[in-house]
Amino acid sequence: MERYSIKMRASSQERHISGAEKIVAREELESYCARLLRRAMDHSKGKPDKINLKIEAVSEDEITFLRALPVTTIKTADPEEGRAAIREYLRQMGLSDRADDILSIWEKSYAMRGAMLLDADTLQRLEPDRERGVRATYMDMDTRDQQRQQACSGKNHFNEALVLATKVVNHPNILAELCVSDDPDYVTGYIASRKLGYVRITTLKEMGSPNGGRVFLFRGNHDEELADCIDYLQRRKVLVQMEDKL
Ligand code: PML
Ligand code: MG
Repeated sequence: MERYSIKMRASSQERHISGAEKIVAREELESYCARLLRRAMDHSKGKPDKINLKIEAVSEDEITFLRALPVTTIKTADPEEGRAAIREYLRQMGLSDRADDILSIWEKSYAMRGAMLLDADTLQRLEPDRERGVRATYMDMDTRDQQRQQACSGKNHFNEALVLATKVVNHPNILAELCVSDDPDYVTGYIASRKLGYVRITTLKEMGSPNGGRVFLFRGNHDEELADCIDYLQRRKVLVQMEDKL
């Protein structure tokens, strides 16, 4: 199948407003470009003065197909309860003595465009560019799932995050991902790992807060394994089979 990657990025006076990406079949290319454009123009963070659409051909043999992580939901009443749930999962992963530090370092990711890559054992930051962070890109749900999904012009936080988390935690050196949205009107976040699956935490911040960001917890050597991990996150193409998740 002939496929293309589309990346959209919108900003106003250099301030990030919205970003999204797709990997779509040739026949869908124009219609997805229009949808992403509409999405850029219609965002709660404001009107963009610059929109970038980048389109690249993707060949079939570059694509890795993955199954979406299993999903569970933990209902929490407020951000404090949400953070306590995250702490408990970090404890289960053997990281209890570092859980508080991980939670406070996570806050530093709020100002970054990409994610923070953190050594899970030493808490050393591993992003080559700390301002930008590491961006997980070149992933989407599988084409048949895209056809099943409706109303793609708006953002579906859950679907997009499940696709991203599935890609991220499938690298053998990623222990887990933590995420809370930077969208002011979206307070659900998650912790994901190969072992836990994708655990949604319904309240991780106060409504109205623009603070959000991602941390990828890494375990491995800082030479080949780190280089391979960053290459995987930023360049390798992944399509995720959503099965019953939509
Ligand atoms: C984002 O806005 O990019 C992150 C969305 C997190 C979605 C959490 C969920 O609903 O499962
Ligand atoms: Mg956002």
